[in-house]
Amino acid sequence: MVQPEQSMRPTLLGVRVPRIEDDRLVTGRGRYIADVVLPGMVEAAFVRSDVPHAQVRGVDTAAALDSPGVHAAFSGADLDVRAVPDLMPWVRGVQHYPLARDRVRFVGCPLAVVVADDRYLAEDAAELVDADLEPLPTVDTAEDALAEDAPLLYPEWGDNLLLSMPAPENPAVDEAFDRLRTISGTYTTHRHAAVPMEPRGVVAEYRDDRLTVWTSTQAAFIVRSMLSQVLGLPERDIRVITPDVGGGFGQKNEVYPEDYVIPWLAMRLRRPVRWLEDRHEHLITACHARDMRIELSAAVRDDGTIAALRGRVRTDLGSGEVFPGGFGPSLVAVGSLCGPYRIPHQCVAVQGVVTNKTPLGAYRGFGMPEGTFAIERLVDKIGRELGIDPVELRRRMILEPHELPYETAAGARLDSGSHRAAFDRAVEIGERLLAAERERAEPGTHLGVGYATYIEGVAASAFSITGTFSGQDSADVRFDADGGVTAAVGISAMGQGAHTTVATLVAEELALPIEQVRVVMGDTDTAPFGLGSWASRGAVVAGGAIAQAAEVLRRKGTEIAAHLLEAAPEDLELADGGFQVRGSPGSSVPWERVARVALTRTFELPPGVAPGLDARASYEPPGMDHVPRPDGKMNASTTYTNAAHAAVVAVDPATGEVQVVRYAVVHDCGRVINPLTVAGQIHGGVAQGIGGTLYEQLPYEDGQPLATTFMEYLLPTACEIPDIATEELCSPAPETPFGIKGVGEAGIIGPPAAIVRAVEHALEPLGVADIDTTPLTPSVVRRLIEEAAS
Ligand code: MCN
Repeated sequence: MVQPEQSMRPTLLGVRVPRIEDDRLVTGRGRYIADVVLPGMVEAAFVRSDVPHAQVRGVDTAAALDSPGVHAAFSGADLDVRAVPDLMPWVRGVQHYPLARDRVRFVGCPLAVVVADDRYLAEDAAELVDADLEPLPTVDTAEDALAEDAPLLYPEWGDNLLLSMPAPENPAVDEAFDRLRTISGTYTTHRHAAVPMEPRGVVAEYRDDRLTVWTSTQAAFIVRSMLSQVLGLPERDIRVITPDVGGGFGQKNEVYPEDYVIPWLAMRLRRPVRWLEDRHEHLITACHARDMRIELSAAVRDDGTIAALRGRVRTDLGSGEVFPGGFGPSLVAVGSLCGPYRIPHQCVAVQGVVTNKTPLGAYRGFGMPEGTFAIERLVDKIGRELGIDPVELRRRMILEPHELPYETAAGARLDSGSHRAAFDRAVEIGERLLAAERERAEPGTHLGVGYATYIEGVAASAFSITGTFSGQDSADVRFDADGGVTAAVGISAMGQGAHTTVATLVAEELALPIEQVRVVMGDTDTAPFGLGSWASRGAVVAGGAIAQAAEVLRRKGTEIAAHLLEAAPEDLELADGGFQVRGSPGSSVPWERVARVALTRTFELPPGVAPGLDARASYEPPGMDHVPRPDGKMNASTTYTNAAHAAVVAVDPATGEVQVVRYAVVHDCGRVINPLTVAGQIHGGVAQGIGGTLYEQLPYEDGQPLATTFMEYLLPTACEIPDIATEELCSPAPETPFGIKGVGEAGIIGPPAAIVRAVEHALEPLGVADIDTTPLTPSVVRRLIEEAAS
């Protein structure tokens, strides 16, 4: 087969194309779960445990059933569905009882569900459900959970360890620690969560022996697989539709109890059922994140560089009742610990511990902010202890271009990147921003600058983490007879601009205007199989599948066009909107004509060419290991993005208030598809990172969540987010289509490390050093100042 040459037409990649979805979304024409209204639909409200740990003696729904407008009320005794996912050997599977049957393990755990004419009636009736719970002792922290006499959440396990991976044996690490000075720290990233604008929600309908589920998810096909396993229906009889999703941020990549209960109700009641999560429910039941404590020691040479790392990642997983992501961040954090540094060896153990809190799960960054916080804080500490400027110390360790490809001590294969250049540029910008702030600051303001640099594994395989889903995705590209194209893909949209991405890539590959491409995604009946959007995989995997499908279409289009032009296929090139004889724009044929011949005027086809002009391709990114190697190393990602952040803060020592006054990110996501989207992704990630470092927290006392509304859970507003400067460097990934690396999580990884260092820098004159925990709320900052003074 002959491939048409690409003419020198201008590329769409790298062009600041306004996002095609935005007009609809910002003018109120989006369709979210709350907009899904079906004839005869009833609404559900959940009865949730207000006790953190208890034996369920019984749940009486009789009074609720007698309430006005109530159609049904069920408890765990009625809903004996379960599925234990297949997991890797070092992880214990937790059974899915969507409504608690024997035990509750966190406040918010669903105990019963009431279905009524509307949400108000359902909630009134839910209050009448009488749950007989025998309280059990509460396990508050990971450390308490590991105590010898700790109460057990899952008595059959014999301990509270859902995940336990010992550190791999590594004589080189032992040798380095025997020989060199050891510098250690323990770094804690506190519990907070994604908190998207739109909480979760599910609508389900069972009709004509088929289940249709509308749910606010990032991964429709994963939901379908899990529903099939839990409800016992074949996947072909389940349709999962993702309407517009008002933010997912990883949290909506998990499959939750409500995702099973609402479809089960629709099947049982034979009428459509809807549940919409309210903000209070969201804060106590949608998965929480971070809550990780990393003990890290470095074997340090005289020049401050690190010869080996030893450590233990310990995560408070809450009750563990979430799938698929709960324990994943603990493993990903291990891969982040050596950063973009020349650290030859590392040896890290991992523990995921269950406690009586909301299950921990995915949140943008997925372990990378936590790992980056630990290594960056430790590097700062080494610098301080050895009297080496932390910027200079980083320069001594950061990978230089000639060292690539490089395999990190954790097993990441870095085949491209601009680690040194990104860091140098971030420092240049950071120093300039600090100097400018100093000039205009009121006397007495404490200003500081902090830097963080990291690598980010993108387009990862979940298989290596959960043992269930690998990393492939598909695209189905179909011409209509008028030359328009419909591209259906397995990735999902939740605000990151996926429609624009797909349209741009298809238009680029077929030399069509973007407007001629319609994009379909988020519906298991109309999109080809794919795993959705997470791990900053969308651009890479959709790009790979689209590139392959487009190649098939170009080949067939070339044959048809050559026949119509009475030219040799090898003399054709792809030109704007169609094909032309190389160098002769006058001898051309548009896709419109090619498509019409392929679909309706088939008598014009060249001999032997079949009708039709569509192609489906599936793409599995190369390069990732699906299981750890014998040495414990693991490369779960296709490619690695890198970035460096600079934060400038102003601290008021009297109140402890920290303000991030300037922020800059120099990042490298390979070839950029759309600079506008990339900047938006970074801005959003940095904003979330600022929130997670300074404001947002989910504290508990005796198993009771203390932040259950936005009165206690402080999200940053536009007033707290400074001007964020972004600069792009470009090291195309050799192994991905178009040289793309992902960017969706880049903004959120750097802020904890950069901001905490900046605060430390600002408060150095007051003797504050070695800040090892987040969040830096005013009271924490005041305490640090007082401790330094005493
Ligand atoms: N992009 C680009 N050039 C590149 C790489 C990406 O222009 N070289 C663009 C893409 O075209 C896409 C966006 O950047 O529009 C993000 O692409 P990618 O990094 O592939 O990430 P995904 O599409 O897989 O999105 C998931 C990622 C993750 S893991 C989370 S969490 C996240 C995120 O993106 N959640 C988001 N960004 C989000 N943005 C919004 N608004 N809402 C969320 O819930």
